[in-house]
Amino acid sequence: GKVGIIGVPFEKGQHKQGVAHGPKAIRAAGLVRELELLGLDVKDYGDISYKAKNVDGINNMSHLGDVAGCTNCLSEQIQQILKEDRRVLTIGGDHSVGIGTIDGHVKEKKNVGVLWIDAHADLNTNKTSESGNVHGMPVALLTSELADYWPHLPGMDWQQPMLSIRNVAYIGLRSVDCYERLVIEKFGITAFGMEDVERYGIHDVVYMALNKIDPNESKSLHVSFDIDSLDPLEAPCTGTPVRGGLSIREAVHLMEMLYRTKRLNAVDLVEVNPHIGNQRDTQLTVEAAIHIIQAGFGYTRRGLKVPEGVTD
Ligand code: DIR
Ligand code: MN
Ligand code: MN
Ligand code: MN
Repeated sequence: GKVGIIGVPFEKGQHKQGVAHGPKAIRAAGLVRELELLGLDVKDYGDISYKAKNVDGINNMSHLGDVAGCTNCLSEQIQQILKEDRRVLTIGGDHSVGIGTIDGHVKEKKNVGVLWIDAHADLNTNKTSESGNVHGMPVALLTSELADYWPHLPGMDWQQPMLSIRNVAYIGLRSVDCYERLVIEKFGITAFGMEDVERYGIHDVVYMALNKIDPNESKSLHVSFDIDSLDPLEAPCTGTPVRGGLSIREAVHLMEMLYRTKRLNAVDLVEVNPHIGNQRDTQLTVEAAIHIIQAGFGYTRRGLKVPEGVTD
């Protein structure tokens, strides 16, 4: 298997400094080496560079010109990596980077199913958001059913929403704003909150989520993993922690299941902020991120198979 890594040291989708250092911290923990140990051909494309677009006059969307410039470049980079026949791993950065990764994935593969693993729904528009932070808006920007709820956004013309909300499933929700809840109910969005994980267990939740968004097992799958979906006791370094989240075991189980579909072509790992908390907090969070990524690219807790040609 072939994998491409792209780092996105972008933090202007929210207001806490430090999340731009996520890619550096995760690479320093041995990301490339760990993936190579899985027998993968790994190419690190480095960090994205972008030019901000000249945008102003949009109400309640902080730094839209930067978000637009960065996600446009990122979308093109993702398409390029997928064209080179590599699965793609994107390291954030805040969750606004999901606009670029999912746009690029949909442009390249057309038929895409998205698992949005998050404590939050990231489904606000500029009219419903209480923060004005674009990292709380990507799902609403990406999905065609929600296009009518947006004003014209200068700088975002390259991004025509082509993904149906029926192809998105949430897992891990526990901090949903009231208008987000309204939208989830109005469109019947597939959403498994923490109470569903408690009721059914993670295995059945993932099974049901895949069954909903991809009943024919034909879609190219994309996991957009916000590290704040994990319990803050296991991943404390993130900008908007919410108590009572997924355990590392549940997250690894989820990623192992997705890997086994053989259709997991893109993973985003976002919102790791190494500047929050102490050194031990950073180590815990970065190690959690590495475990989740490894599981998504084929590490299994049963042990790996002996490489071909090495058996006697
Ligand atoms: C909140 C928080 N719903 C907002 N969102 C976060 O700002 O729209 N997403 N933290 O990850
Ligand atoms: Mn600011
Ligand atoms: Mn998020
Ligand atoms: Mn979140």
